[in-house]
Amino acid sequence: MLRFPRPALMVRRLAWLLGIAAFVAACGGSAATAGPSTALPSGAVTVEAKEYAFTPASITVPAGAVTFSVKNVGTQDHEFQVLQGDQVVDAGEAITPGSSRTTTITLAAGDYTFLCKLNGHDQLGMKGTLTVTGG
Ligand SMILES: [Cu+2]
Repeated sequence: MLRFPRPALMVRRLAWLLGIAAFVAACGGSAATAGPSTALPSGAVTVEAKEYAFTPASITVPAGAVTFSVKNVGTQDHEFQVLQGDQVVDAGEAITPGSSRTTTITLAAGDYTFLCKLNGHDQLGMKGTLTVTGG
């Protein structure tokens, strides 16, 4: 018989699981990238970068510290740069094919974009939207 942690913690975990489920459902079909990544704490997002798109291209997270783990699954260098309007929130850095970069950014509620500016990849579709909900 499992012993459950404090009820408040359970509620948070349940809310997180429901959030993941809704997120995966919203992605419709690209669930392969989500996989059995049970170790991810809340506030952690895994993103895949390749020519010329991010998966997922739309991310919603609660305000606070968010850890982005960006994996380059493509064949060219890519980066994960976060902007709010014209303001650079995280400049990112080149990620070589097959490697990952993890960065933690503290985000206030609002609308952000993320993109890869290397060789104008953003113009080819390497961009997405990041929505940070109030918290
Ligand atoms: Cu790129």
